[in-house]
Amino acid sequence: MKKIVLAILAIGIFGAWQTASAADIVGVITLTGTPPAEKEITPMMDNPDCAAMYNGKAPTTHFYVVGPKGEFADVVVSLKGVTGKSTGASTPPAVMDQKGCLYKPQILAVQTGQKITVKNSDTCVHNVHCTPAVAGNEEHNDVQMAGGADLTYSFPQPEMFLRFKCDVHPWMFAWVSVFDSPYFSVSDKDGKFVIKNVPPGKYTVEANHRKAGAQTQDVEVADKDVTVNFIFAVK
Ligand SMILES: [Cu+2]
Repeated sequence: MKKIVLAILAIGIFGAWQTASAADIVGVITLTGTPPAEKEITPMMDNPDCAAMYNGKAPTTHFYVVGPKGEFADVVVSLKGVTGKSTGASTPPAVMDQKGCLYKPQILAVQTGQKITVKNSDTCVHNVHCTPAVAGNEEHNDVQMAGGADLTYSFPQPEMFLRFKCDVHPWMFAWVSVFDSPYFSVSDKDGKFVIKNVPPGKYTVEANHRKAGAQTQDVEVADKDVTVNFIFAVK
């Protein structure tokens, strides 16, 4: 009899676990219209260290990273107003590299308390200067020599598009968004994003791009993946 009760209890717990299971919010982001032409970063050619990596042909800016069918990359997607859920302290570090006198990636998202490892893959010196705008997030300004040890940063407060710049190379910028939860994603070159393991509930999904602005959509997550697509127009 005891065994049967235990079995029923186990089934009950399993059932409860199943109904409380999380789902993913997935989607594709599209840009309509023709974005402004990217500009050649010509000042880079005045810097012999950087110019040497490009055979004299300056790379361009990457304000709008868009595929042939409007697939819109570098859009930061998050769940608005979800706070106090950070697992940043136990999440592996996010990595940002300095390569070809540019930050890669240029758009990054992390959790509060999650480490950001900054590498220097170039053969020249860089200077990592982050300039947060939110109180509690500390400014840092560190020289990083070629072949120098990785630098590590983390931020305790949520902040959208926290700026990293290089004082040696004034065209170098990266934008790190910090969230107080693991529920965010940055759209890839196919415009796709995935916010994983979202607990059931009602949410407002926000898609935010440095140049194209922000949009929101309301969704309800139950036990199946939910699709939310965003269409941005060139302003
Ligand atoms: Cu630099």
